[in-house]
Order: sequence, then structure tokens, then C-alpha cells
Amino acid sequence: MATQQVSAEWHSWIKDNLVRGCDEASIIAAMVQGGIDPVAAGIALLQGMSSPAQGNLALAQPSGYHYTTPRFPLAGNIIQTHDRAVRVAMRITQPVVAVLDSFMSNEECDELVQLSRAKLQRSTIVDPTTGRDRVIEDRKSSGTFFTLHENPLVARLDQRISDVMRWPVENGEGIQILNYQIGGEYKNHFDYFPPEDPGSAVHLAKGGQRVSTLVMYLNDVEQGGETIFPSIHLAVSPKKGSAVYFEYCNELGQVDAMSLHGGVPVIAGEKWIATKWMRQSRYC
Ligand code: PD2
Ligand code: ZN
Repeated sequence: MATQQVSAEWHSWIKDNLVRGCDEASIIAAMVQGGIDPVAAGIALLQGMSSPAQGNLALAQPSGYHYTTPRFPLAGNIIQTHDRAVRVAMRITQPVVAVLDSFMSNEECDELVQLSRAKLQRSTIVDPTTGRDRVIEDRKSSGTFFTLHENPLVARLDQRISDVMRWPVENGEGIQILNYQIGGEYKNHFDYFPPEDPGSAVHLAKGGQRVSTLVMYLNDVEQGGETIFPSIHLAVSPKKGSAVYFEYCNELGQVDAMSLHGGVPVIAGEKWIATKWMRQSRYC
């Protein structure tokens, strides 16, 4: 069976062949012949073409993370959830990222925003040393949480989210709603709790590591506000009702530094999102 893991040797082989002027189709063909999955070969080629410096190449292979079988399905254009068909607009496998169309209706987006407006509070981050919540400039937004099944809409969405993320409802933290005004942003970060940070322990005790995220866009942003994945040069534009999924903790408990991501500043308009974080086990 073809492998999705492209070794450092393959990456350097791609570089050599690009420098020699080989055409892209023959590079991919040789990799597939060598047992690499065609999609993985294409992504590795794109990384080689967009990162001429050796340092960037190192970014693509940072930490020995093993891309074991993803939770998110590797194929299929539609994900049938308990109440809605969700369309896969694009997916990549290293890191695992997928953009989903029509995840929510306009009415559902509007209702979530209306239910949240009066409850918003300034967002915080986890202090890496103490584990306590802290307000910092890197995260300029306000937000609020719903508990699991807090109302019929949230219960329906929690189930839909679980169907798409292929992970139990009980493992999810409550849906978080975030609002960014002009200039609001969330600088590059990981959603997992860095195992080496002393402050992570208190959070890991509540259901283990975070394994995957779904960011759901609740409005169209006039300008800015993209969700970016700098390691893979990807920017996802907010579109009302769509969502971006990514996963970063495999069945071995390793975390994927390639999942680095951020929300870039809103330039015009405002941005509303809902976020779901899944844990390794039941969240408590
Ligand atoms: O606002 C976003 O697009 C965004 C991007 C990355 C939000 C988060 N992460 C998050 O809340 O973790
Ligand atoms: Zn995040």
C-alpha cells in the first residue's frame, strides 16, 4: 500500500531534481513508482517548489511526527452528518487540514451570534508556566462558551461537529464563540498544550491532549481575518457557513508542529467564528 510519509531523503531528492530542471509530472510519477501516495507526492513537490532555502525545507519536517491514519476521511466529497450533508472543498494530509462548505445554514450562524452577543468577554490564552488564563496582545478578540447541549441549536451542532470530526461529542470542549473587531487577531499558535510547558499539566488532566479543531465561520468578513497555516503557506478566507478542520495529535500522542496557525487581523468589517476543540478522551 502507498505511504503518505515522505522521508527527508525524498524531500532532498525532490530538491535535486527541481534544480536539475526535471518536470513536475515525472517527479511525481517517480515518487508514486517508489511507493508514495500521489497526493502526498504532490504536496511534497509543492513544498519543494515554494521553499528554495534549506531552512524552509526543515520547517516541513520538524519533529518526527508520524502521520498515522487521520480521523478525517481521506476521500469523499460529501460528509453525511446526522442532519446535513457537508461538502469537502479541499483537503491536505500533512498536516491534516480540510475546508468544508455549507457546514451551517445562514440562520444557524445568525442565531449563534445573537445568542452570544450579550455574553462576550475579552479572550485569554493559557499561561505556559502557570496554566492560568491570561489576557495578552497576541489574542485580540472577545468570546464566550456554550456548554455541551446547552440549547437545541447547540445540541444539534455538537452532534454535527462530532460527525464531521469523527470523534465523540463527549470528548469535545463546549463550542466557543469569538468576535474580532477591526485590528482583532490571534497570532500564530498551536491549539494543543505543549507537553514541555509546566502550565499544560492542569489542562491535560481534563480529558488529555487536544487532538483536532473545527473553526466555523459565522459571517462574511469584508477584508482580512483569514485563518493562516504558515508552515504550508495556506490562508483560508472566512465565508459564512463554511469551516476549516485540522488535526494535530495522532494515536501515539505525538503533536504536529506543522499545525501552527493564526487568525490574521480584520481590516474591514468584523469577524465571528465558532470553535470546537476535541480531546483525547472525555472532557471534564
Ligand atoms: O480566528 C481564527 O481564524 C482562529 C485561527 C486560529 C482561531 C483560532 N485559531 C482559535 O481560536 O484557536
Ligand atoms: Zn487556534
